[in-house]
Amino acid sequence: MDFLQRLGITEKNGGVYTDSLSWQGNAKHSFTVVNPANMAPIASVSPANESDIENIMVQSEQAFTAWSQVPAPKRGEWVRRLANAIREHKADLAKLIALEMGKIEAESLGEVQEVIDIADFAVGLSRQLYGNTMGSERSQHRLYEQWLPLSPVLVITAFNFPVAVWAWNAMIAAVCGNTVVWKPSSKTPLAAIAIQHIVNSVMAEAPVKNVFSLCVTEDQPLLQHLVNAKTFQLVSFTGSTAVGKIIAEQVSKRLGRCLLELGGNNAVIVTESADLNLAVPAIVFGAVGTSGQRCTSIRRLIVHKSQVEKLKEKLCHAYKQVKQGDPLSPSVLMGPLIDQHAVDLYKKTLDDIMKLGGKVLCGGMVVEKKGYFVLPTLVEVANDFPLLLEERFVPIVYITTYDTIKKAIQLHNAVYHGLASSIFSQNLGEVELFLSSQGSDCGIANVNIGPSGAEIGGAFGGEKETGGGREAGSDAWKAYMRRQTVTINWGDKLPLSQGIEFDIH
Ligand code: UN1
Repeated sequence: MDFLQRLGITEKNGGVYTDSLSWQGNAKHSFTVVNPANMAPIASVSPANESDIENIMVQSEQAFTAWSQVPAPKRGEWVRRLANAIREHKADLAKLIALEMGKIEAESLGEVQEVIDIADFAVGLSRQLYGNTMGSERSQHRLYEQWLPLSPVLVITAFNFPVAVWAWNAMIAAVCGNTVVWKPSSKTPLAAIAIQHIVNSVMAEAPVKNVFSLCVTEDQPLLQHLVNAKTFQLVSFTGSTAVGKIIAEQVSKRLGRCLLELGGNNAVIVTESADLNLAVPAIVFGAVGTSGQRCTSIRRLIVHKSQVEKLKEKLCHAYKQVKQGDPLSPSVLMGPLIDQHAVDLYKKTLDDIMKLGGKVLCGGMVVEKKGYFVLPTLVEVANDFPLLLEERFVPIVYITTYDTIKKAIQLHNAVYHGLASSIFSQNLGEVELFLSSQGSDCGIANVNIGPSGAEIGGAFGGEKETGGGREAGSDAWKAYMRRQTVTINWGDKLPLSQGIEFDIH
């Protein structure tokens, strides 16, 4: 395939890339990446070994010393060049993401667009890393704060967004003066390798080498070594809550910082006054998009009793029109799941639904063809259905009903996660209640749009078991810098703060 060649993906690829090292890796343990839509092999990857990882950490640390001294707007200039190079490769990268991960090409293009957008955002930010100035309580004193580069940053990303989540972290971290070591999911290493090739071609001319590096490994001791390394004052992790808890514990033990972007159990409240012409397409996109494998995917629909029959009918009708198949085919709206584990989880969830008395309204079947295809599924359940509390990364959505808005919000918030939420309503009081302190407890709250598909300009992340981190826009950059409070005495007296007199002559 031509686009693979243009992206530098060959039959055999290394698991380690820095801009001064083409590739290395442990060929003995190489693994094959397959296309989830037809199980055909795409390429093999040799994962990083111990010495690769040591080298990467040393190089990243050395690069930090130099990169952190490059003026921030100049760092921004390199990020601008990266954005331009990624623009040139947008179509090819999207094809590779679709091939390797299985999301449809339109969504893959959207993902690469997120990379470009966050890079553009970071370029502007490179001139806006503002600190505050405060009035000092002492005369002839100046009090202000400044933001300084932090350290090399370890960025661990998940398979569902093979490149965008790296970019949210890496583009911002880089303008903040940090270097970045990327550990992508080994389910989607090829997109990461393709990005690293582009990065390397741009950064070959940069004044500092090894600002961005990549290591692919799933070796547990090696991963632990990375996570425990004091080199990384910040570890950014996107993935499951279970793994996030382990990483948080390890990083906290050494008093490092974590930026966690874990799961979601996202719900949509469809009220009595909801406009179903808005709600139905939004729900279908949020539930079926990326085959239900976004952390922002819809898991639950909390529907006013007066709307439920109409909504069920419209959704089942819409679900039947969702064409499944090759993610690279333009008419397809839903690709496969990522792998057999995901299909097994889907099957297990259907079994659990049967046992627990849920009513499957549509879907509910593995598709009998080569590739990890399953039907998107809607299930009607009672308010106390146990699976409402669980995030499972498969395209199964539960519908449950309510009769008062207070009850809807109580059901909405009664889960462990707190990532994305949405309400469909034309009633101002209901909308404002949903957005008040008594409303949605999530990091993202949307009105008359679905919970997934957040723009990069806002801070992205959530509360409770979603981990509390914020990435991408707004002031999320502050997580990647160290704050220093500065007091300067420019007078010839030494007044102490709080008016303390401490007389020595
Ligand atoms: C994720 O699934 O980890 O809001 C990120 C969205 C995307 C990002 C999802 N912009 O759905």
